[in-house]
Amino acid sequence: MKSICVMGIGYVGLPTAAMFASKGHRVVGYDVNEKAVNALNKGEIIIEEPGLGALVKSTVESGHLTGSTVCPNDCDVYIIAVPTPINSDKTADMRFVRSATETLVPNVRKGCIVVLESTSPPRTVEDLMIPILEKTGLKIGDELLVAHSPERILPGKVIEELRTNSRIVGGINKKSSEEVKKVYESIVEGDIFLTTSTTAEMCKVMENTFRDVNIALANELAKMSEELGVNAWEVIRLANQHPRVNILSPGPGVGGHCIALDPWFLVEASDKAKLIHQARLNNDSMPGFVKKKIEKILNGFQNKTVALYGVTYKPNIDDIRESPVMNLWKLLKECGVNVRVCDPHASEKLEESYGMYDAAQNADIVVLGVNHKEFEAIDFGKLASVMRGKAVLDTRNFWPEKSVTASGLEYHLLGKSDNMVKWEN
Ligand code: SAJ
Repeated sequence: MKSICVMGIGYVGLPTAAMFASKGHRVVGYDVNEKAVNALNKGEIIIEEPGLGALVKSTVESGHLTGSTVCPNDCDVYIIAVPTPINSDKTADMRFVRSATETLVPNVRKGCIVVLESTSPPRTVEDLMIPILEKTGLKIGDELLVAHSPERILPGKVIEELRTNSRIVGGINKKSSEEVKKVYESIVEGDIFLTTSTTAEMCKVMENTFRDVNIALANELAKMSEELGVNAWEVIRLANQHPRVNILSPGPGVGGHCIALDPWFLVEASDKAKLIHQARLNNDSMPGFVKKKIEKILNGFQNKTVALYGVTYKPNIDDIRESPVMNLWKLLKECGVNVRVCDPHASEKLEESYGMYDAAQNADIVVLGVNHKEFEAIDFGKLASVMRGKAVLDTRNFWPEKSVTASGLEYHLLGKSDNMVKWEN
């Protein structure tokens, strides 16, 4: 069993720490955020993630997992899982990786392993971390082993994916890759593939970029469909019958701390990333597109009230980071619209929110921003009875048209033209 320090106990670091601890390793979750460390030491979590609470509680109670605001100097393995945000000019903000690496210098010794898990621009290990780690005086790749092993867990399914996903380990040399593989073998049931650190960095960023570009294509289809008199969702359903086609789903934009940010690392790194850049812009344009659609449905925004259902970046989680629906909310407010938000998952993180039917009180339109499971059972008759207007806009193709219209409400769908030719029954 090893002693492991996980640096950064957020969305990635905490589940990783708890998973290692559950396998009998001694794990310290190190973070500068006192609130997160105090919660950890009480066996509590401050984020919503299925199964995480129970895992943290049991590993803290068993004494395998502790939190600390001081970096320990007696661990065998140091895993960096700090945020890698982007600056307002869309360049990578590597402050946290840099400071975590600097923190390591006085704390590592001969035989230690350092793993970067944070998604980072290609060449981060080689160009940013190694020059700092050289200050230890240790022989890098021999006395101090270094690798990038990107996390690939899907928020909402973190515990399951940590265990079952395959993993890439990109070492700065063969020895680093092989030793880091041994560390992850204790928690990963999937295959572990070895490569170089820069290839591993590129793989991770390209995985999220692949998804971003494909969602951008779906969003472009939605925009075109509204112009050309078709329903994008029907096009997707039919086109996806082709054995080699898999168009993703349009929506109000791409959010979260990964897919909406990582492609910018490539835009910054290379002027060849033209398609990637355009895809980012397409996805970022979606809140504005939805805003215009609402304005058109309402015939202008004057004295209007919009009830917005779901503002997190995706369903059934409480994460509002980079959420496109939060941007939509802001855009509507800037137009003087009165916005009443309902989000059963994020309510504690919002400045103002309402209950399921209270949000629709006197609303001119109900907009579904995120398809949380709670909204599936919504009673449209009850909604209609408290609304002032009649319009419903679904941006996720979640609410059945028939249930909406049966309550006397008007149904609108993102990506579906309001002037479609209707077949006679
Ligand atoms: N979205 C769409 N249409 C779709 C699919 C998603 O608009 O068809 C939107 C969602 O609404 C959401 C955003 O994209 O706003 C991203 O959601 P997601 O569920 O696709 O992905 P994330 O950001 O939660 O997690 C991703 C995952 N990467 C890939 O699937 C390639 C995960 O495996 C990574 O570990 C994670 O990023 C990360 O940490 O990098």
